[in-house]
Amino acid sequence: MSRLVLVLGDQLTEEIAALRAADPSQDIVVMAEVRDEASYVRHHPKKIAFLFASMRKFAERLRGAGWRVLYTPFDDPENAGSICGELLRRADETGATEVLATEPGEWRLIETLRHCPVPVTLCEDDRFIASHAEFESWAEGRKSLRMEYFYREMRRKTGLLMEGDTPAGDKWNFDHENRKPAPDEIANDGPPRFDPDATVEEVLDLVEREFASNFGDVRPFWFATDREQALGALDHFVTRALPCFGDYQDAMLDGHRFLYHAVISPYLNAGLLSPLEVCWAAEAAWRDGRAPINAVEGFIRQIIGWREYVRGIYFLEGPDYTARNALGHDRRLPDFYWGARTHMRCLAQSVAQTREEAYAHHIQRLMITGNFALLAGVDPAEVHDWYLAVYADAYEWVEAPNVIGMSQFADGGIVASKPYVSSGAYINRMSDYCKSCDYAVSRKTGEGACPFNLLYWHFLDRHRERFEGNPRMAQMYRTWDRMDEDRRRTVLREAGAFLDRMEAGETV
Ligand code: FAD
Ligand code: DLZ
Ligand code: SF4
Repeated sequence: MSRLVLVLGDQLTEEIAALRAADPSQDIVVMAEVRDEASYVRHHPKKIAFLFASMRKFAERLRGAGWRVLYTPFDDPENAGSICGELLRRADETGATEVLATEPGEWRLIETLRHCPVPVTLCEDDRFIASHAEFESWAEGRKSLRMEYFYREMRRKTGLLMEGDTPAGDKWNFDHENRKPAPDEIANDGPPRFDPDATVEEVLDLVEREFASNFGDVRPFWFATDREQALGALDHFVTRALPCFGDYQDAMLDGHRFLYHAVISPYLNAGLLSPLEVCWAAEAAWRDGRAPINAVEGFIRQIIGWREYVRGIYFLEGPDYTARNALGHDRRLPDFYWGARTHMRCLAQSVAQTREEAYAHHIQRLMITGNFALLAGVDPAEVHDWYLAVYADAYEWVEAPNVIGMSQFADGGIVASKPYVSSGAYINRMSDYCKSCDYAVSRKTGEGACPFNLLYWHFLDRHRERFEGNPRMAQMYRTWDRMDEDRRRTVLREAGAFLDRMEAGETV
């Protein structure tokens, strides 16, 4: 009796556990573009197009490798509209009575599969370096779950940048050499841009028709949509950008959306690239003298450190993680996150880039859109929905710990030891946004004062009870307390007035 083998849109590799456990001579692969998955948040059209095109090409690849694949396009009149609906329909059609699947990256879909009318066997998704059990045993009994210590375990486990038992270059972390402010000149022209082929064009037309009202531009479309192209993107990064990756990791420039970032997260998360092959390529560049250790260590840390760590947190913390709101924030997400006008250049630029590319790099996500939402006290559930929708690499396992935990401190400090908040001074140091902003970053109060300068103190003041005992924040509170009483009152009044104007829908 044949079984159905479910392959989800972010499981596009022949190495996926369910395919490894199946038999191509008997079992039947099921892939489906379904409304439920395409609309649980209002995904960016580029994200949907990337996944549908990559799914279609992967289905062809599997057929070429001898698999029987039942593929349901989005506009198929028979499309049941959900993953379980499609499994049921295909089970009726083929007589199959069981399904093999690889564990999805969201609790929502795991629950759905557990309750699917056709029995589903879930295989653990072993595309990651740490299994659930390994992460749980690392976390067991620890007072705090700091990424740095987990990362060292992953270095030992993988042998990446290790010389026997010692880290290459005698240090685990080279961050003090990284994070320089934005340079005047950028020698990298961004990721390679792949011209849409016939499969991609067909999907772009479909997405234009079906998701016209979603935030984001579907064209021009340039993402890689198959493994060969994704490998090309990786090679392009290693050759052209990796050598400067560390130096300018935290920089932001108006005219340079990608700087020296890899722009490979959509490919890694969808299965077109594997985390280890990406790290091996970076390590080889260091060993051959093509990239310095600070860049390569910083890059590898993002993948075997942060990426693995956030996944561990998501599954350790359970399905209620996305509902956490430790700071009790309840403001609506301002309309300028969806493209409405704002005078704040840093936000306008980050959102415009997000609309056009379905991509923003880490510091834009953390220190511009994330920082503002946290300072302004936006409901973290709304912030979470926004990030899950607008980035081509967003799936809950990776997005939620970054947003709920790292960016919004809504998990109460599991991921971050202190909130990532800053005034305009940090943004000015790391970017050139302030030069063309309607606000003045140098102004702390009064006409034209940078809103980040006002909201920063407003945030610290309203959360004083929670944070003043945090040693990493003591200096901030000392600075606030040293300001004279009048000045503090003015800052709080002006911050409150700014928030009121924003809430009333004025362009701020
Ligand atoms: P690079 O800067 O070149 O880094 C290389 C790789 O390291 C990335 O491709 C990614 O796979 C990995 N990486 C780096 N930082 C992280 C991190 N914090 N968590 C997990 N992986 C990391 N990443 C996602 O993949 N999906 C998301 O939905 C997502 N949401 C985020 C939300 C917020 C608020 C923040 C602060 C970060 C988020 N990140 C997310 C992490 C990071 O911003 C992106 O992985 C990165 O910007 C992707 O671009 P890149 O490939 O050019 O990355
Ligand atoms: C994100 C997404 C979208 C937009 N569409 C589909 C789809 O039509 N079919 C599918 O199999 N997967 C899709 N996905 C990816 C799933 O939502 C993803 O597998 C889960 O969120 C778990 O990570
Ligand atoms: Fe952003 Fe303030 Fe700089 Fe304007 S002045 S770009 S609002 S940090």
